[in-house]
Amino acid sequence: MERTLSLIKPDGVRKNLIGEVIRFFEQNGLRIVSLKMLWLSKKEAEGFYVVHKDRPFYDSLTTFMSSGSIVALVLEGESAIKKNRELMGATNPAEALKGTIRGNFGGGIEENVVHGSDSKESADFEIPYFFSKLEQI
Ligand code: 3AN
Repeated sequence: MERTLSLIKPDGVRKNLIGEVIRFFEQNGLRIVSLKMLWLSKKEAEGFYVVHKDRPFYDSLTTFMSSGSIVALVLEGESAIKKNRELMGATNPAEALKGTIRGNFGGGIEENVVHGSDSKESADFEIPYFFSKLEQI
């Protein structure tokens, strides 16, 4: 069993997709072990995306990620990291397969509804960024 961090981004929350996204995870064999809704400050969004700090889109991405409420989840399942990435679809919704979250609902490369850890190392940084030990049931 493996765990991964998922975020429903501000665009996903604004589009009323919380239930849809959670149902999709559950229907595809990922179990929700932790869940919370929160609104990141710009500084907190910058800390979360620190691996992208030298990318040209860093400022815009962190402004967007602090523009509204998000939902943070820890998902568990067999190969949960890879499985979640498959369910999300490609980063750019224009390239994401239909039937994936981004393929169905993504508005653009930045407003792409969900985030998911891309490796075990990322998950090990990202899960405790949002959830204390006590909250990781
Ligand atoms: P993913 O979210 O698929 O792991 P990353 O880690 O390459 O993609 O990028 C993190 C986030 O940065 C993406 N979810 C997206 O919102 C944003 N992003 C990535 N590439 C671009 C880009 N070229 N222009 C604007 N935003 C981008």
